[in-house]
Amino acid sequence: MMPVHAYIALGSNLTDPAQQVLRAFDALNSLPNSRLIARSSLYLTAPVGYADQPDFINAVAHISTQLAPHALLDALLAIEHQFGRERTFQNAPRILDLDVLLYDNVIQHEAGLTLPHPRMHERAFVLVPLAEIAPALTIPGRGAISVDLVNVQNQDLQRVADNWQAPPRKDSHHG
Ligand code: PH2
Ligand code: MG
Ligand code: MG
Repeated sequence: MMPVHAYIALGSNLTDPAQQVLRAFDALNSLPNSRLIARSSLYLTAPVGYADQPDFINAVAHISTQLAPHALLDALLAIEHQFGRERTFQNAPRILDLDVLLYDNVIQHEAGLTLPHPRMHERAFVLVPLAEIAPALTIPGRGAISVDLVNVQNQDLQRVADNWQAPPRKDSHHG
């Protein structure tokens, strides 16, 4: 098949999150019949959903790929596993999360893979890095990313350098 463009969300909040995300960009570039076209900056973001966990490092990657949507998803889950991800409960802290945001202009509702990602438009930790590398993007079935972006301005997020490190924990048990 011809290569198609896809956007992948990356997130980590365990075990040196910035390093996990940077290594994950390399892993994406090494996917079969795929290459990394662009990557966003790293962003330090407050947890959305389940709040009692460390802040996240989030980013977005633009790839071209000849993998079909479900093959791409399976390859991303394999990378998460290779990075040591353990699945406990929904929205739990994780070493690496890789989500397909957009696959070409595909709109589909399938078990395990809804496209575009069903919650991407309400999450600053996705939209801000995505808009950094694709400011004129149209989200299939929704419209201009700039419109969704203004509705998430209240969410807590900041751009950080690639060498960002988590501050030392201050609680008494971990000194
Ligand atoms: N991922 C979630 C739920 N909440 N919050 C932030 N800040 N970053 C994430 O990547 C994230 C989240 C589900 O995958
Ligand atoms: Mg996710
Ligand atoms: Mg996921």
